[in-house]
Amino acid sequence: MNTIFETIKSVAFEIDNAIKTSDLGYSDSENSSGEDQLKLDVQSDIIIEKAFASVAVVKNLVSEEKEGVLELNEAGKYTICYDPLDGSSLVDVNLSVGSIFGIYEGELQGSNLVASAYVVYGPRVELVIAEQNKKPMLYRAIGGEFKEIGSITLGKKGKLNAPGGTQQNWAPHHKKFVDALFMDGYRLRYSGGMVPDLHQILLKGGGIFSYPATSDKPNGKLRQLFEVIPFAFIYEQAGGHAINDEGIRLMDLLPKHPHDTSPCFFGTDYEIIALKAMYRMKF
Ligand code: AFP
Repeated sequence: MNTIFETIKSVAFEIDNAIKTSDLGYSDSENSSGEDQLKLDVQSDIIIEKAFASVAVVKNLVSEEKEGVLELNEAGKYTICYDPLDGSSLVDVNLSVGSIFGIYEGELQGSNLVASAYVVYGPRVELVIAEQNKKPMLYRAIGGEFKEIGSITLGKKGKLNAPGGTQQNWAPHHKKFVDALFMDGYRLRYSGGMVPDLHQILLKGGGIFSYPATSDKPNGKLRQLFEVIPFAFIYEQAGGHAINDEGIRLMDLLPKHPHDTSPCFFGTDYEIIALKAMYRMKF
């Protein structure tokens, strides 16, 4: 597992360099969700694929930017599902973006995720790694290497509200839930990049990030294997919660296709209890 984490650290520096120096235009291709790919998306994907090609414990790679599964080493143990550059459309306005990695052993489903990590490319480059039975660990890039900063623990209640999706397409009970949080004193913190938005809630001790089912995206927007499950693991390891709109743990999701999406809610005790009450979920 350590080789995988060391590889993530080295690709983080390469991708950070690409963000700072490369062409920001579109490539000629679309990803498997039908979105136009930026040259940076493609470049980040290639950086990750090349780096893991020589890591013997990695059996397969599944990328948000590719259709299907890429077989690397038959004798390998782990499949890495990754989003090479989440929020890449924010690079041209100079907002923070990220890379997300879910490390699975066996079938690609929540219960088989054994570790996850994400990198935030912001004013500083930071990395969070989560492993089983440990608090997630925060690292910061200092002088060309990642220095351990400390473990991350969520509190019971936060102050931040990060509501995703277009309001016009929200269900009435979702709008009521978001409005009630604002009436309760919550502050809006939403950049449109799930990595920095979820990172902010984690480091400020709590709050809620939501990407609900909407009238135009009934299964939500965020992808289970590359985005939702890796972050669900990190939130739970930090002492928080991660559920879908039926109250099911995101770690219990069973994706049928690598690019399946799910409505998702990540937060601390107080906000998740409020969500369950408003959505009439079982406690
Ligand atoms: P892109 O990868 O297409 O830039 O989308 C980013 C993202 O997947 C995620 O990082 C955000 O939380 C979410 O989309 C924002 O979507 P909305 O603009 O619909 O709220």
